Formats: sequence, C-alpha cells, structure tokens
Amino acid sequence: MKKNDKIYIAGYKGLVGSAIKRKLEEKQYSNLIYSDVGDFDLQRQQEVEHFFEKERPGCVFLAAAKVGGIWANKTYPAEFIYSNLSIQTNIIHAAYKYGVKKLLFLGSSCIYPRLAPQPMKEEHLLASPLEPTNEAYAIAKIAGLKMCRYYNEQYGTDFISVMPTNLYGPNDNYNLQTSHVLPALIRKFHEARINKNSFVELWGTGSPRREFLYVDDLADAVVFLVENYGYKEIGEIINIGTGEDITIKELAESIRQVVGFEGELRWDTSKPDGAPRKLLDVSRLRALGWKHRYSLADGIKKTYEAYLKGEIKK
Ligand code: GFB
Repeated sequence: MKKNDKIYIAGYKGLVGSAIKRKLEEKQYSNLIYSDVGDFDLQRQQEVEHFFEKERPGCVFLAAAKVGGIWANKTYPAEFIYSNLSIQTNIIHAAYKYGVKKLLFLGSSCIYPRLAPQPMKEEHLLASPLEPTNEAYAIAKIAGLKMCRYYNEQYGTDFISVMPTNLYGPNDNYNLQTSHVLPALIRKFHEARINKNSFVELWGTGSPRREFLYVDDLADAVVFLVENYGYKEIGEIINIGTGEDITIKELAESIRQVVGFEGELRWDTSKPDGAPRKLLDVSRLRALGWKHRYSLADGIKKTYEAYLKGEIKK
C-alpha cells in the first residue's frame, strides 16, 4: 500500500471504519475515499459495482457491517445474516472484478465455537458448534473469510481476513437495546449518576469473560498488517486482541469507577449471558511484531471522554 494509492474505506462512520480513517490520515495516506449507509446501498450489487467501476480503488478496508450486542444479534438474526452476507459479497466480488490489489476483511471473535478451547487459536475455526445468540452474524462472517480465501486460491487475489476481539471506543453505538456491553454500561452508569438513581440493572449473571480492545489499537493493527503482510504470510485468518480477559462484573466495576456512580449493581438473569468466555490467542500476531498499546483502564477513560464530548448529543 503506497501513500498515494486510492484507498476505499467501506463503513467510515462506524466504530471501526472511523478509527481506520483516523489512522490512515495520521500516517499521511492522501487518497482516501469513503462510503457509509445512505451514500449508496452496499446491499445492492449494481450500486456497489458502479462505485468500483467509477472509482477503481487500489486497496479496500471492508469495515461496513451490521453489528450489535447480544440482544440485537439474538432478536434480528435474519437482518444480521442478510445485511452482512450481501454487503461483504458485493464488495469482495467487486474488488476482484475491478482489480483491487489488497482487501482487508473484518470478522469477529464470535466466528469461533461457543466452547472453543481458551485462548482461541485460528485453527479452532469450525471445530464445533457456534454460540446460538450470534450464530447468524458468525455464519455471515465465516462466509466472508472463506470467500476471501477462495478468491485468493482461485483468482490469485490478496484479500486478508482479521478476527478482532470485542471492540470499543469513540463512535460506538449507545442504544441500550442494540449496543455491546461496554458502551451500554458507560451510558447506564452515566445516566444513573446524573439522575441520582440508587441502582443500575445489568444483563445476565456477570460471570462471562470477555476480552476488550480499544479501537485505535485495532486500526493500528490492521494498517500494520496491510502495510507489511499479504495472504501468503497471514493465511486464512489472524486474531487481533490483547490476550487478556476479565469478567463482565469486573468490567462493570471499572466503568462504575471511571464514571463515578456509587449506587448498587443489579443483575437481570432473565437476559442471556452468551458465550461463557471469548479470549483470543494472539501469539501469531505477536510473532509478526504487533502488540496493543492501550490498557483497558486508559481505553475506558478515553471512551468516556468521547461520550461526554459528543456521543450524548446523537
Ligand atoms: O457485548 P455483548 O452485548 O455481546 O455482551 P457478546 C457481553 C456480555 O455482557 C453478555 C453482558 O454476557 C451480556 O449479557 N451485559 C451485561 C450486557 N449488561 C449488559 C448490557 O447492558 N448490554 C449488553 N449488550 N450486554 C457479541 C455478539 O457477543 O460480541 C456479536 O453478539 C459480536 O456477534 C460481539 O461478535 C463482538 O460479547 O456476548
């Protein structure tokens, strides 16, 4: 990837796409093009192919996706499978058809089996059944990473697939029904403190373990990989995470302290826990020379600052 290559970021307003855009700008990539929901319909093949034919990007970061937390995934499986399959299929195929030199596809740690050995290695893919609460999303992401692999094998493309752990940071979704746990807890604790509520209600038992990566670290990792490696070195997939996890109860305690809420935590056990643990084995990424920079404590502080500055107005 050269500094003046035309680079297309699909989904540039979202958590991941906006972080990749910040990183590429910081590194002085000068020819960036973007699209997001509303610019044109990524679910429509004709519109995507028209865009590629006109723009002819040399490199693509495929960060456009329908994403959400445990409740959204469980409640809208048809939307999750349809949107993700159509968006990624259209973009990957158009990238092949219009000669894109390098494409980066973003998967998720939920592609791994529900009871995969921990920490989860790349070779655990498809070894046993998936977690039911996000099976639709996981199946779409598995189809995407396989599509990249098969295009590389049959057509000689250079499409790489990364599997990030649970991400958080600026430009996240703070809708309490559809968001992931970390932004949901920031909002719940913040509003409880402002409204002087005596308790906050959280979902599940609090015992599941999760690994969290600050999204600027994810952006740094993907740009590092695209700049230095291709499919031949990376293979089918590579994990991106910190290699450290905590319980949801411990996460809640850290966020409670940063936000300054002093009341009680109540657990609504009628809500699902999801996978008992999702910790990535990041030894392959470490061996390539990359490690995260932000601690969870620093990342939560930065995310809360961003929330206070702008997210509340949305
Ligand atoms: O982040 P989250 O929604 O998704 O939930 P997953 C993580 C854990 O936090 C679950 C608990 O055990 C939730 O029950 N939790 C506690 C809460 N309070 C809350 C709350 O107020 N809101 C939310 N959302 N959770 C997602 C997948 O799984 O992970 C996606 O559904 C994606 O497909 C993503 O892969 C990375 O970590 O369980």
